[in-house]
Amino acid sequence: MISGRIISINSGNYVVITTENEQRVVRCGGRLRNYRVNKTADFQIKMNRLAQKVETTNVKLSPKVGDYVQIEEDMITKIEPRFNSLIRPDVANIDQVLLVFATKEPTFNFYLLDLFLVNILREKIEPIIVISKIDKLTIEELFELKSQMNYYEQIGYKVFYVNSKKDYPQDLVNLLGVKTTIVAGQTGAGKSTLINAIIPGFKLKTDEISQALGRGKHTTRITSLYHFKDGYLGDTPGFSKLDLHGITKDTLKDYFVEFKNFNCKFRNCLHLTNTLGCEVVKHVGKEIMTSRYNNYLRMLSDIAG
Ligand SMILES: Nc1nc2c(ncn2[C@@H]2O[C@H](COP(=O)(O)OP(=O)(O)OP(=O)(O)O)[C@@H](O)[C@H]2O)c(=O)[nH]1
Ligand SMILES: [Mg+2]
Ligand SMILES: [Zn+2]
Repeated sequence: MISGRIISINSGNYVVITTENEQRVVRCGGRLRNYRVNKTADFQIKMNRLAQKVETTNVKLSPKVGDYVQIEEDMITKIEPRFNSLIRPDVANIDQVLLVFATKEPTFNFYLLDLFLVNILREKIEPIIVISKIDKLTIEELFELKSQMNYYEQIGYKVFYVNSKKDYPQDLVNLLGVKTTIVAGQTGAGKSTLINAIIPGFKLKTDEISQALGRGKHTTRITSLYHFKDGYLGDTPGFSKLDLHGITKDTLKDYFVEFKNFNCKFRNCLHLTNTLGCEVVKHVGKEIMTSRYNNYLRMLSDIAG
């Protein structure tokens, strides 16, 4: 029996790096039975909070990129418990996500940024915000964007600014080390270009974003992990939309980390605009960025129930 990690999946072929550092292409005979998952696997994400309290359960799972697996006779026979698992991009066992947002092409979108942050935090993965294509803005425009992003730094996120076509992002590279880091974001944001900038000699396929539609072309089609330094760096397909899997109305506020700085005295308060005496509402437009609060309300109204 051999152990390894899935680094990419292509039409039913699983590329695995074994603990002996060999690359093997293996297959899987369907979903694996009687497998016990930990509480952050896909299955529970789709469930409500009560179900999440169940530590382990028997479900059938398909292996995904990032999974640690066991192989026998070129077949995957077991998936090790995942310590986290994202749905979009579809990848498991991740330490950090570089969340790439272009200054333009595609248009910078604060709602999508907040939505993505919620999704990553829910999986207890560290998000690192990377603003790409800074060369496409005037100095004044970049100054304006930075002053808005300054808020995100204040509430605890790391924010980096890159021109991946020109500069080597050394400060970002310093964060990679032994970790498994994936690069995620909208199609056309510059994810593959960033990886090409980071890993010497890399030439992942990149493409202009569509002039007519103003959006990317989904150039990267599959998720792949690449060995870099002592860890992995992963490229992922871009998305154009994202939703709120497994988040309930009363847990959403936990992912707007800055709300916790204000002691709302009401139990189970959703901090809605008309809640008299709510400390969170009181600070909107002051310490709390108005667009963040509005995005919170928008997400709340999108969650059913
Ligand atoms: N000027 C400039 N162009 C960039 C930068 N980063 C990426 N681009 C360009 O943006 C376009 C899209 O880049 P990609 O790296 O293919 O984008 P992606 O996020 O991988 O897109 P998908 O694979 O479709 O998800 C390409 O034409 C890149 O050359 C940047 O920092 N500055
Ligand atoms: Mg790409
Ligand atoms: Zn409140």
